[in-house]
Amino acid sequence: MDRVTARLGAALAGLVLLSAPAALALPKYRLQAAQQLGHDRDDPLWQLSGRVMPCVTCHLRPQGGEGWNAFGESLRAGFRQHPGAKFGDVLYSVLTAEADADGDSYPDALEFYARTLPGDPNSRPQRPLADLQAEFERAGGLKQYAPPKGTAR
Ligand SMILES: [Ca+2]
Repeated sequence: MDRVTARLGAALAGLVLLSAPAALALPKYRLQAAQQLGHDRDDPLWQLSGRVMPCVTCHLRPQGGEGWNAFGESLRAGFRQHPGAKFGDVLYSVLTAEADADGDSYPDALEFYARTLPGDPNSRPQRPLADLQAEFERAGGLKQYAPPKGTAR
């Protein structure tokens, strides 16, 4: 092996190593939503657990991909209404509409606050709505879910 080939081999090995974190990274929207809604705060290894902001937050299947639940469809409608909008802004606009996508009587934002699934009526907070709403307001209400300025995409 001549020196050029050896260098090329080393460069390729470096590229493979560099691309490994990308392969392990969470999908972009999942990552952004978890951070914007503060679900990343309690567990420094949250990206590895699979339990924080699971794919079924928006998708029908546990592995994500085509097929969205009622909340995922709300986001998709938001993107259709605001073509080219940033994900963080669309997410915030859907939450500030105070809708209840899955019809389980808990608004989507409150479900995120309670860490239940806003697109699955079988996943709902165990506390009375009024109690949860009051705690949510004390914690900062909808404003705590506003997208970070200048960074969300
Ligand atoms: Ca629900």
